[in-house]
Amino acid sequence: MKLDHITLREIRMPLVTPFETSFGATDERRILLVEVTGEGATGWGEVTAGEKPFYNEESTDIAWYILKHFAIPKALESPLASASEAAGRWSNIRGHQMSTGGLEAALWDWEAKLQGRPLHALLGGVHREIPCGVSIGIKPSIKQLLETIQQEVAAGYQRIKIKIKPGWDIEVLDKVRERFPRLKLMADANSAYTLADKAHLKVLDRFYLMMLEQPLAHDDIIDHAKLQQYIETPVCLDESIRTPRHAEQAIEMGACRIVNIKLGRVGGFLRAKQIHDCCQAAGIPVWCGGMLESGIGRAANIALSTLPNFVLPGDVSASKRYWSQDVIQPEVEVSSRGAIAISDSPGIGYAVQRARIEHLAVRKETFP
Ligand code: OSB
Ligand code: MG
Repeated sequence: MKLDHITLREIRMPLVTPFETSFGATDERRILLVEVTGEGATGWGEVTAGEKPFYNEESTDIAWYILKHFAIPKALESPLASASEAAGRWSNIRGHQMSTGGLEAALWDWEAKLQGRPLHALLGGVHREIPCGVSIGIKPSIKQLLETIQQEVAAGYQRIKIKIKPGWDIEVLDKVRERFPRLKLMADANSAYTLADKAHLKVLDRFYLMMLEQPLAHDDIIDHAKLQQYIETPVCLDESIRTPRHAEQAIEMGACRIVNIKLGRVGGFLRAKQIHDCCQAAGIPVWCGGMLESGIGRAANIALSTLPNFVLPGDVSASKRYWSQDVIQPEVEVSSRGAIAISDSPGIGYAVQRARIEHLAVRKETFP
């Protein structure tokens, strides 16, 4: 597989509704898209880094730098036998998984398109539709949160995740449970607590959540293992799992009973599959997380979610929850039963709207 060019673009897209987590709020995304071309086909990938280095150390601007100076030159150095070889090419880059993962994902889309096959087939996917949940940010009031949950339940979503932080947790969950006693519900703290809060977090057991996502530090495994011993609610790790080794070690230590796999956070499809396989072997279910992606990243998440051990509803939801107009056609739609049907079109399975992307682009550079 010989590449001709790689093009980086930054697009700006305002969110339909601002999204707030324990580490801050976002109202406009600055998204890097990677386009790879060669042998008459084109592949697309999305860098899932945030605008600011608050979820992890990566950011839109840093990703551009890492791609331009380190990862793209490696990809262009010589032909690739397959996309599964790509991650090994830049294994000397420490961290920056979201940056390199956007390029890696574009190479998988390209390979699938060269073979005229859907990406989910190339990955070894089995599911024909994927169950969907939604992630609901911190709201200005409990009343607004309850209204949003009501809307998403009415739309058919199979589980609701709410963001929590100190001061927006027990009272909020109490009200949500009072109103929705049978809802499949979970909470995500994005590292807002420490082990000193363990008694406080144990109170959450009373809400019989499906799981508590990333309560403790973004780089911690050991304290999560101590917390999991102490609480009944299953702990799910997000931020802490950046490599297959982290997944192995977290499982060995009993730091979680569920893993959130994000394609970007772990550096692309090869690593995501390795983490998937390691969790499957250990009997740990996984689900696909989201990073407020455009349609390109969303389509990649859908393909990833077809792997067999993606058995819990993910944070992959309809385009219209995020964007007035997405960059793919058709847009991602969710059925009234809260599922996304898998497309069998080649590659990521959705047509990329190049004209719209050019319109949204604020910078662009083609290599070589
Ligand atoms: O922790 O899962 C997270 C969004 C931005 C940063 C981190 C997270 C999230 C989400 C939103 O929960 C998921 C989505 O709807 O894309
Ligand atoms: Mg999370």
